[in-house]
Amino acid sequence: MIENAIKILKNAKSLFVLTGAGISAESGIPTFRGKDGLWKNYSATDLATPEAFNRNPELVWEWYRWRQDIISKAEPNPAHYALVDLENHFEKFLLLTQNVDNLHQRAGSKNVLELHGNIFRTRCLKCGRIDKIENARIEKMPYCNCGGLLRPDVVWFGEAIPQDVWQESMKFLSNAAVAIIRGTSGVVWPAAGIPEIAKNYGVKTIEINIEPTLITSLVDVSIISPAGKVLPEIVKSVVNIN
Ligand code: BJW
Ligand code: ZN
Repeated sequence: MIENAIKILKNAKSLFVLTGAGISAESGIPTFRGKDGLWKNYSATDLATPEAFNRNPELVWEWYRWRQDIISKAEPNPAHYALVDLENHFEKFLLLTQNVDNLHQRAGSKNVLELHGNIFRTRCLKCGRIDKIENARIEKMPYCNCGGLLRPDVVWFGEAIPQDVWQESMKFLSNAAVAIIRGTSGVVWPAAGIPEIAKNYGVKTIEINIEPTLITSLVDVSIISPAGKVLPEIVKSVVNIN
């Protein structure tokens, strides 16, 4: 299967990549679903919805502070670095991530769009101001200079994803040769619709995951293997050829 992926990538000039929590799992950051997932003990509706924040902002902030702490101590892994190599190799490259952890940017990826925001930014509920987390006094409840309560600048269930990010991604995808979809369960929309959109545009699709997912039956090539193992192998073959 990896051979098929390499063959497709060798003939391509433009690459679209979608990543999810699985790519950061090998950096020690828990995924959302599955046996060790973040939602094993809490339900998503208790934490990742605007209603949950209205109901209990302390609990939601506590969860985000805990995750910020884990993420701050984590380092990008070989899968993140392999994507930097691919970005340097392809004429056109776009990385759309559902992750909020900044690890792609820290690894050196440049053309990265964030679909679900960033855990290291805050947004004021009153004036809408977006700021870096280090500017917030987060030891207790964080407030803006205007007096408004700050929330994490991420996208929760029921909230609209950033339209500019989505439009730019879909524009790129429509002209891409290949799409790699990596480390995502394909449960959360609208990202879950990307394999089908790619197919409609005639874009070849490669999925990399440690287990079959809801999108496996839709893709051209499915590779069941940890991202940190398979991607460096792909890069070695694809990048060395030219
Ligand atoms: C490895 C690995 C290794 C492990 N190597 N792999 C139909 C159409 C449209 C919308 C909906 C719809 N049906 C329902 C909806 C609504 C909802 C939705 O999708 N719900 C589903 C649960 C059914 N979607 C929304 O609400 C979205 N907004 C929206 O649709 O807006 C419409 C609207 C328009 C106009 C006005 C108002 C509204 C927003 C979704 C926001 C998601 N937010 C979260 C939290 C972000 C902040 C935070 O981090 O705290 O995003 S939820 C969570 O799930 C997070 C993730 O980005 C997202 C996806 O998870 P991901 O990345 O796939 O992780 P996992 O854990 O699920 O999977 C990990 C995978 O990795 C597994 O497959 C492992 O096997 C694999 N893996 N190790 C490779 N080493
Ligand atoms: Zn404010």
